[in-house]
Amino acid sequence: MAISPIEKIAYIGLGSNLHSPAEQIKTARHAIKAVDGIKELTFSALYTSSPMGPQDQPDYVNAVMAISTVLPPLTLLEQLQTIERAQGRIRDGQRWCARTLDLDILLYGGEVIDLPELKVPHPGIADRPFVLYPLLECAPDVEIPGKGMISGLLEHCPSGGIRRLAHD
Ligand code: ROI
Repeated sequence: MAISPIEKIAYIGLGSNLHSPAEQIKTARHAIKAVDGIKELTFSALYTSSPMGPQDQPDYVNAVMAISTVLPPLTLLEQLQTIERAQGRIRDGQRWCARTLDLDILLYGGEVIDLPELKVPHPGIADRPFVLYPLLECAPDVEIPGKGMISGLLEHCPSGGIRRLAHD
């Protein structure tokens, strides 16, 4: 009998602030679901917020997707980067600039990953209301390895004027 690969639960952060951000997020959701080896578990509402970092860029739309996956973390990352590129993401080395699509692995099966190309949990997770609020919807009891329960992180993270948009 073939040994079935182990499925892990992972959480993907989605963000966009260019070229119809809400549409970019919805397109990305469908592209992620279509990847072999990924199943969608839950998808949060969309949230909008002003940019963290440089203010001379449009507001962002963010969401979080919970998935079950047999893909190892770096394979998952490659798949997400392929989707970012397909939606016009240009990585020119500039940090914190406007983008059509940003897909981050926030959490992966309770693991801590510290590789040059991938850090999990996402290093900014505790300071980012636009990650914590949609993540809370998908996983109200989740523990962030090394940082504690999501409820505790939210107590120390100002909401920054984030707004929840209607769920469809
Ligand atoms: N700010 C908000 N509100 N949402 C994001 O997804 C986001 N992503 C980023 C930076 C530039 C840090 N600011 C952001 O990468």
